[in-house]
Amino acid sequence: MTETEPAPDIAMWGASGSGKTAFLAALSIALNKAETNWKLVGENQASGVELIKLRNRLLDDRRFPDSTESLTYYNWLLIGPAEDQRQWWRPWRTQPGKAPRIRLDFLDPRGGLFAEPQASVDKEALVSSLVRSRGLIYMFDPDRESRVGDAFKHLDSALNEVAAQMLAGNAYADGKLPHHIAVCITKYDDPRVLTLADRWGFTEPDLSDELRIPRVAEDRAREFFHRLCRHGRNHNAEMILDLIETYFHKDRVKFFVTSSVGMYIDERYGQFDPDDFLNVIDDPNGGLMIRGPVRPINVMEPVIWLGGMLRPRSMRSG
Ligand SMILES: Nc1nc2c(ncn2[C@@H]2O[C@H](COP(=O)(O)OP(=O)(O)O)[C@@H](O)[C@H]2O)c(=O)[nH]1
Ligand SMILES: [Mg+2]
Repeated sequence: MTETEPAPDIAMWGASGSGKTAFLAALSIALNKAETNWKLVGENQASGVELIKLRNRLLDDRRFPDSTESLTYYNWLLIGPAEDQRQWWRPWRTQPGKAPRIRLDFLDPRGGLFAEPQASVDKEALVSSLVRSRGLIYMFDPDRESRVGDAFKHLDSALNEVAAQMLAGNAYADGKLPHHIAVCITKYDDPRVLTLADRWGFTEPDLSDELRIPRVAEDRAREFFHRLCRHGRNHNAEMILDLIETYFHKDRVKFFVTSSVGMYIDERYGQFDPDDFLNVIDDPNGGLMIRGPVRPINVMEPVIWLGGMLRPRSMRSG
């Protein structure tokens, strides 16, 4: 990435193994399924090819993308439906407006990048992408947090570097970073996550969903996130929410409970079965495989939310 390239609108980060690549693979599947008229395309040929590869991996091979060995860049464009525009001097006539375009700059860093104390080219590229964007997707993997417990360290060092670059001058007099941030709890389909949501009373049946997949209400996602952090292995994790709300404007933070692959539904039964919902199972040939159709949960929602928040800027630059 060079300084002459246009600034991204949205950048993504999270610890290694938190589900970033799988989320990206699921994004275009989710957009297709929802018939939202939003589409995702590669901004250059390599990114376009990669997009199709990632999607086919989930859909056809029924496997997760390989873990990222080196820093991978994806430059994608999310193109929305054009809204008709009226002219004030001829309000009875509409003409097609410009379609919103949101630049997604996804840097998928190799594992443990931020845990490394020394500066590196990769770290610099990631920080630069965070600094130059105005929307962030932050991936938090509750399962990893309960085992490894490094989310705080990861987030703290990334935010410190971003803040050092952005807040040192006078551009942001209120002392907060200007971004909107979608905090995504990943792997909701994983029984270790779903069971906690259930046990703590966060799930409720979604009557508008014919599959009756239990969901966490939007306005309770923040509280669920907080509980998960407190449940983590590392006591510092308790401070993650404080850290986020110290660095960002509280009204620019939104929490999402997400799953890239969703729950398994037995077609004969036709509804969520609490005794049989695992969509990720052991592959007899080794590794993991995806058992049934991919049904992303809250994968496009954070991206479209961010897109809506950033829209005036995207329209200007697009
Ligand atoms: N159950 C479940 N597992 C997931 C999901 N997304 C990712 N995983 C698991 O987490 C692993 C790491 O995901 P990946 O997307 O490569 O993480 P990244 O390092 O952040 O890019 C995958 O290989 C899967 O085993 C999900 O939505 N549900
Ligand atoms: Mg990855």
